Amino acid sequence: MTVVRPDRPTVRAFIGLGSNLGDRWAHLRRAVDQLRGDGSATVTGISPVYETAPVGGPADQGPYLNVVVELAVPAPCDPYRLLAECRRLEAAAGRVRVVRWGPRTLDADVLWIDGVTLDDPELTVPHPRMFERRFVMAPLSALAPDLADPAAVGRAGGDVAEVGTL
Ligand code: A4P
Ligand code: MG
Repeated sequence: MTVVRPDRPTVRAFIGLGSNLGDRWAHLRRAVDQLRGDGSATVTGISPVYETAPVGGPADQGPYLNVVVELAVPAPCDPYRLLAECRRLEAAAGRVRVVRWGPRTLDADVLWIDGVTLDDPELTVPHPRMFERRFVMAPLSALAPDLADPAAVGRAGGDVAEVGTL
């Protein structure tokens, strides 16, 4: 059970994880373990895992596994700290950047932080493409129906299928 101390205000943040190279399940599991080990934020939810058709990038890349993780972040939330954590997760998975939207061991994106909007090329929040992508909206709907209700999931595009839990 996850206990968030009531005397310590937190905000909800959602991180999207995707993998389509190597042992995809292991990359996602390790990333979630790493988030759990982070001394600051608390993991408060993990969506089901979806297998998803690649959006963009080279035509010959394999399907992704995607999952969304909910965090309770002590307020005030430093969004750049979350971005740094995403980069640490990607580095731990040995991600090498070759082409944009190309195959990767792990992509970790900051999707949403309650009350935060940021328009910086380094970090845009909410993630600028999250609402059009079913590989984000379908897993997010399990954690945050206020952000991803069935109509919003239906409006998003791409083939997705629930395949299990981490
Ligand atoms: N950046 C800006 N805003 C953010 C944010 N909210 N979260 C900057 C994370 N990073 C953000 O990202 C490029 C730069 O975006 C970073 O340096 C960061 O400072 P990247 O991860 O290096 O490159 P990328 O992922 O190839 O490009 P991009 O544009 O971030 O792509 P997306 O939107 O992350 O999409 N299809 C399926 N089925 N499943 C997937 O998970 N993922 C992508 C990547 C494409 N197609 C996919 C999936
Ligand atoms: Mg990315």
